[in-house]
Amino acid sequence: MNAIRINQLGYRPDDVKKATVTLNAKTFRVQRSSDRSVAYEGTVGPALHDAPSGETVRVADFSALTEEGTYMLYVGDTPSYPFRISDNPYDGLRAALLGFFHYQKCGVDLDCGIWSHPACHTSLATVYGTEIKKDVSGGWHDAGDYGRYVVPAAKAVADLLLAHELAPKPDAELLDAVWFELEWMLKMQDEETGGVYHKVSCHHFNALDEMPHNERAELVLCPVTSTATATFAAVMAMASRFCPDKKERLLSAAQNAWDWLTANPDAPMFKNPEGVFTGGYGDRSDKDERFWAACELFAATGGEAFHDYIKSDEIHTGLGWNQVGTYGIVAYLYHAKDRADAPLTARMEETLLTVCRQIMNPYKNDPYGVSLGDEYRWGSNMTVGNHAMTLLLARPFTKHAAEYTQAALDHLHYLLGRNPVSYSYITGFGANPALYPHHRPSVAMGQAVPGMVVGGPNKFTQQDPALKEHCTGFPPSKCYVDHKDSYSGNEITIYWNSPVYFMAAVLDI
Ligand code: G3I
Ligand code: 9MR
Ligand code: ZN
Repeated sequence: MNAIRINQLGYRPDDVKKATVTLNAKTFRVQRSSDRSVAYEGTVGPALHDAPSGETVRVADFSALTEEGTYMLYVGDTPSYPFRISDNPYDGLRAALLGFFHYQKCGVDLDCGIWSHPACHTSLATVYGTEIKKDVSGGWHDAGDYGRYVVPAAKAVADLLLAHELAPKPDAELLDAVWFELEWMLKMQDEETGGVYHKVSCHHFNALDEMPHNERAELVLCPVTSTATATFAAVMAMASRFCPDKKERLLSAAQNAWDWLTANPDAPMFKNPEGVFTGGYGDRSDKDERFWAACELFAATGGEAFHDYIKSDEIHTGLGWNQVGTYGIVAYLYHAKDRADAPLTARMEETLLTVCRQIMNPYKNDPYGVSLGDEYRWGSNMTVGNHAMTLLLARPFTKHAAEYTQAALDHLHYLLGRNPVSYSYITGFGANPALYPHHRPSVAMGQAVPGMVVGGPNKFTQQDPALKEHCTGFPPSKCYVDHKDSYSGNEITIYWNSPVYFMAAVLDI
């Protein structure tokens, strides 16, 4: 089954439908699962060398098959995983991608099936290097671990809010879900200075099979950083558009954070202080984070000081947790409106479309319909989601909008099984989904929480023990093992789910 790579959920009747196969054959058949009758026969495309997987592959296009049903694609005697052609083959996916954020809740009694647990991490946190205690309860656990880190939280929040804004049919529960995180982020701000603490966690990661409420070690609040403060300012300003009743509070939090940034132009980048060993989320530069904050604050307030800052800066790009410039571009292009500077607007559009071309070029030549080239590293599935998101965000500014939509959909097909390892990278969805994510509640209960996007292939196989053991020497896009110990390939995070939720919501599936 691994030889035929296909979206394991399936395709809508009018969508382009393509599988990628490693078998050497001229023809393929699509057979109905019910009686094995042949619904479609076609010719396999030419042999292509796929550098990231090191394999020779061929594409089987069965877009012409529009009849609803459950099928398997055959090349000779080899079948694919079953899939559907239906108006809604992705039923439940979008809800699960969003529902996942509920499972990640910290500090409250959680009622969620076998993963239910009493409130966790409710003790006061100690400000690092002091005796000072602070209440920073709430928010989402970042990932497979129970740390809560401001910088990646900001990315997750931004993706969800943008999804809400741009989805043809937004999800009613989204704003409440996001508010849970924003409330926690507000607690992470130091009232006196406006600076934002980088993260709260225990000193060490706990055991992989420990449920949240059983992690009782001391909570440490790590020092204020400019990256946390800037991304905080950005999302608070952004959120003020969505929460009219909380607008003043959110904008004043954002302004105080900005004041801290202005007073600390050369703040050092974060490194774990002595004795703390949890996620770092350090950075090489905070310029893109400051740029994003200025763009959001300008969009929200029209304040000229923010505009001056943006005009004097270069234009930054990125939708990752450490490169966030594209969020700033989007804020400016979508929301600065009549206050925007025309030449700067033109340069921002051009920058955004340049990024899109850099995504579309590898995509067009890729037999799996993804755009990673050979950039398969820790969290590669986030990059897949971010690329799709970038294209979807750029649609109002290009004549290639339809191609961008198709490319985004192809990125979803990749995540759901049309990839070199034939896994669905979303737990609980597809015939061959990841079953053993590096996620403590899933390990503790012996069953994966559904709707989680795993990290994906990572060519730097020495970065975790399971990948090192199982994939050393593999080509980049095949460096994936569905093993609980593979944290660099099989962990899950709030900011890997969020761009994929964005894709689902904006593609309206
Ligand atoms: O950006 C550089 C690039 O310039 C360089 O050439 C390349 C060579 O390795 O590395 C790139 O840096 C990568 C970095 O992420 C930025 O993308 C590193 O390789 C890669 O190891 C690093 O991975 C991060 C990982 O933490 C280790 O720091 C992941 O992005 C990040 O998602 C992950 O986050 C962890 C948290 O610390 C703890 N909680 C779970 C979470 C997910 O695993
Ligand atoms: O579980 C941790 C995961 O969330 C992190 O992404 C990863 C890398 O920082 O570290 C994991 O924790 C492991 C630790 O680094 C080394 N000892 C084993 C831990 C997993 O049980
Ligand atoms: Zn918790």
